[in-house]
Amino acid sequence: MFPLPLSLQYDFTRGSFTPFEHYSERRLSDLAELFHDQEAVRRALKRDDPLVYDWRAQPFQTPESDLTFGVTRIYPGQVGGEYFMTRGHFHLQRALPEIYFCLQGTGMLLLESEAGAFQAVTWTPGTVSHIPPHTAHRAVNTGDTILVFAAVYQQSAGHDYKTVAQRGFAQLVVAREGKPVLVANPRRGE
Ligand code: M6P
Ligand code: ZN
Repeated sequence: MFPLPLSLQYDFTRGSFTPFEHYSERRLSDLAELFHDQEAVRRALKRDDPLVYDWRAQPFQTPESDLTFGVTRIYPGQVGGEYFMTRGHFHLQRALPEIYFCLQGTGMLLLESEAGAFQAVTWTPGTVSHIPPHTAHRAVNTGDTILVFAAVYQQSAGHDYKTVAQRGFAQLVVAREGKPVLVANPRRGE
């Protein structure tokens, strides 16, 4: 009668769930061009190619809808003082929003409209953030433990990675004396 599965089971200890249809990993080499300090990226990649984040997703597909539940785990780490983060994206269908829910760890959500209105939201476990339509979004792990967050979105929203790859976000999240601070993205001034 109903398409399956109707429910899935989240594991609070592992930060994962079953069943899931999609699983992907992003290593430093996949994300190299996103970090500001390219020399630091090259030095880090000579040593190894750490896992920066992974995510699972389960679309709840029906003939009329495709609401999707995902969980992303960002590992603790920095390159050139910049914290590990997701690639970040706009939705191809710009009008479709998303919900992010911080489950574990500490971090920041970066939001930026197409017109360049920028906002950073501090995350602790329990923070729920709405990503409005027409807004690029990136999560950053500013802690020294894993950052886990859930996402709810329509699969048909799609991912536009190109815009973020070209211009980045208005501000970078960097470590200063062990604490996260926001600094203007020098690439924007070029
Ligand atoms: C969340 C959702 C996914 C996204 C994933 C990783 O789970 O927003 O749609 O793919 O995070 O983020 P990104 O695609 O920006 O690398
Ligand atoms: Zn999204």
